[in-house]
Amino acid sequence: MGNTKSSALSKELLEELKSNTKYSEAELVTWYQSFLKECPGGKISKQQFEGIYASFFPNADPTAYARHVFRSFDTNADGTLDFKEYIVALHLTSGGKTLQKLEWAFALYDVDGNGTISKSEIQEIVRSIFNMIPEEDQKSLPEDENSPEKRAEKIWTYFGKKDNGNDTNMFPAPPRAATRGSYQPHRSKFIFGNDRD
Ligand SMILES: [Ca+2]
Ligand SMILES: [Ca+2]
Repeated sequence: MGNTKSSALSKELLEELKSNTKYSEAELVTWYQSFLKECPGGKISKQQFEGIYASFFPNADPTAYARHVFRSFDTNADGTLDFKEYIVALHLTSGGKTLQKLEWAFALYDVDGNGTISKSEIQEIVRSIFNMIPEEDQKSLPEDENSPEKRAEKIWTYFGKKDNGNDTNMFPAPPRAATRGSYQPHRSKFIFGNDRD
């Protein structure tokens, strides 16, 4: 913990982030400084991340969702978010390209990272989202989506996967962006796709 990290952003990383996001050099440098101020170790831990979510949703339980979001951004799966992962997260959640967002959403729902999304994975994410909605507000949701099960069912049906009584129906990963610098989850199956799909 005690070692002082260089406060300079490496040129290599700066170039990479500049060409892959909409952010300018000045913005990136400023954010890097405040990132280091908040996280002197240069990394955000899962606990810190959950803490940030908890402060935004004081009347609900965002822990499960925060964990899923954290996993989807932790592209090298080392259990922390470094500056690069943090900036990619910021970029994706505040106006990245549609395909990049789609890829991120896919990574979020692909809980076990096997390259496909199952119905139970949709249910798990929807449940974690419901945990963030105060009970009072849940009551005002439309009748056909006022429970995690109903909402998950709706999403599943939307993607044309009628329930056939088992959990083997899965939809495959979206096509990868051909453009340089697209969001690339670390999971190799996701990156290379499934042959049978
Ligand atoms: Ca990481
Ligand atoms: Ca999966």
